[in-house]
Amino acid sequence: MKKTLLSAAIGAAVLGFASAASAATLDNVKSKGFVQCGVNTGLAGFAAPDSGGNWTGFDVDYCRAVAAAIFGDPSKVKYTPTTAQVRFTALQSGEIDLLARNTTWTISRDTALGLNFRYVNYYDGQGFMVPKSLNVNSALELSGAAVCVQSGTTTELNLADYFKANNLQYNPVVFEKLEEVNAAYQAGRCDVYTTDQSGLYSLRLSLSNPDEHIILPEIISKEPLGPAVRQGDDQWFDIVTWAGYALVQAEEFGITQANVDEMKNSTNPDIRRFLGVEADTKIGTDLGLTNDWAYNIVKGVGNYGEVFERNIGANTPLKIQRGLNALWSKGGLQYAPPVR
Ligand SMILES: N[C@@H](CCC(=O)N[C@@H](CS)C(=O)NCC(=O)O)C(=O)O
Repeated sequence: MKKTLLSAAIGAAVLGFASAASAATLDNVKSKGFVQCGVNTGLAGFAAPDSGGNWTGFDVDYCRAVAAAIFGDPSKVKYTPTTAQVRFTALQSGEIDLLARNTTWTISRDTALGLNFRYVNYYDGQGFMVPKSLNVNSALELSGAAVCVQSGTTTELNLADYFKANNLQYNPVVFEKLEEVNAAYQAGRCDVYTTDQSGLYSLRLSLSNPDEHIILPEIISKEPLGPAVRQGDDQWFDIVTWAGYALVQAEEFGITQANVDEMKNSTNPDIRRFLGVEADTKIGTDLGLTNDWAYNIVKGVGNYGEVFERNIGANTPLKIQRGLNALWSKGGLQYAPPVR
């Protein structure tokens, strides 16, 4: 009996501490009325401002999904453009509430940098782009090449490892800013441009002559890209994570932006629970949100497949196939744990 009381007291103290610490970001976001989202400085299809200063893209839609979950309004976001180099400081210092930007989940970022990752919104890998005029068909033919690469990325180390492992020589041409890498490649200061394949698809379109460049077949690394938050705020981490899973689960259920209202009348208890209409559900309140948080995401932003197709899919200039980012039930890796 004594033991039970003692452990209950310890449990309550731990819980009290956890909830005090974890309430910070959500409370702060609610009181300021928007999510401050760190995005790319400009990667068409992923995050880029249009001529009117409105941000759009696959990563931007992630910020919008988090805002929809909290406020029922996807427009309650302010965007902070972050370079590869400054993105982690922006998050650590509290300048941004979350980082939604082609960022690879690695052990050092997850530990030494004090960040938390869980959901992967884009399974990617590093590739190479070369001018067709170079007449190269494989990365293994690149010995002696000058390779353009951006600092502060996983790209630099992968590049070094790949060339070392294959006993190839290369000259790294390293820049901090994306515009500098792009300009150097466009001007022919390097033979090769290396970064995540998704980035290459986007960057190729920004060249003056995209058709004159090819992306080589080799993928030399695993780049699981996903949103990151600071360590120490579990509730916020859960909200940011589950916003991504809600997008995926909605696609699996066949719930779209267009049919989400109709789906509220579904007789499937799983769907009803997901949309917050099943009696006694606590799927939102347990997160610190309302029970219609997932409904609000789909209503405001769509499901994962819709977000993908709208921004980067086969009918967009980027023409990216779902590949590894198809649902698990369709041969891909996108899999949401049960929303129940
Ligand atoms: N996924 C890699 C690379 C991400 C990355 O930052 N890529 C560059 C090249 S596509 C980029 O987005 N730069 C934009 C910028 O710094 O503004 C990482 O997390 O380090």
